[in-house]
Amino acid sequence: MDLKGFDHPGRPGGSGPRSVKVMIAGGFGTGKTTMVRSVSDIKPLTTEETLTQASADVDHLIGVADKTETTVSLDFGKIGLNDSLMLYLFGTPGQERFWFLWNGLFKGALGAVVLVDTRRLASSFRAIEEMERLDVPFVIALNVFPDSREHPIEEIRDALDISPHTPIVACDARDRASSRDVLVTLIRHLKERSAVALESR
Ligand SMILES: Nc1nc2c(ncn2[C@@H]2O[C@H](COP(=O)(O)OP(=O)(O)O)[C@@H](O)[C@H]2O)c(=O)[nH]1
Ligand SMILES: [Mg+2]
Repeated sequence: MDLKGFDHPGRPGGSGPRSVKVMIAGGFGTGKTTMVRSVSDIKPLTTEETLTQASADVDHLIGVADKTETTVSLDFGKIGLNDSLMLYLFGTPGQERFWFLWNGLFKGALGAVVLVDTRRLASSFRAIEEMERLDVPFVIALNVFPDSREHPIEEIRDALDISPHTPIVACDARDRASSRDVLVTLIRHLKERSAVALESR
């Protein structure tokens, strides 16, 4: 697929790959850490301490004002989708109700993956609500576990009360190709949204 025309300021001057910040959200145990780990091109960072050391060039993407003291770990990874598009992945910390404490965590995020475990749909309700409140476009990734039952997508859309425009895809968060497909779906969704927004101007 052609992602080259993706309209994001990225790096000033337009040289090098565009950097896109993507949140990986979802309820506890839905596979956020697993997805960041499986898909990342770099050895993913899971603690704030290592994050501070290794992310000098992406500090502006993180947007967290004071990262020196924290007791919450954050998953961070990075994947080049093609020569011109680099995604920086930020797993959201647990306990969505405390996200407001992470001022700036979502700053500059162009989109999000909300992971859902269909055996426990409700665990991701809060994450979906927060994305809607923060106005971050998202796709739903159904992380399939061995004993997950197969549900028609539209049934899940109803149960989660998700707009018909929001993509819902199944994935295996442990699998790199599958997780990458979810990210490609998200980028496509963002492109479609920006195309629609441009048309309606
Ligand atoms: N079978 C299966 N297990 C998974 C999958 N994704 C995550 N897990 C397991 O589910 C547990 C919770 O995953 P984790 O990534 O820590 O969830 P998080 O709380 O959202 O970060 C871990 O023990 C994972 O190994 C999956 O796609 N299939
Ligand atoms: Mg985790």
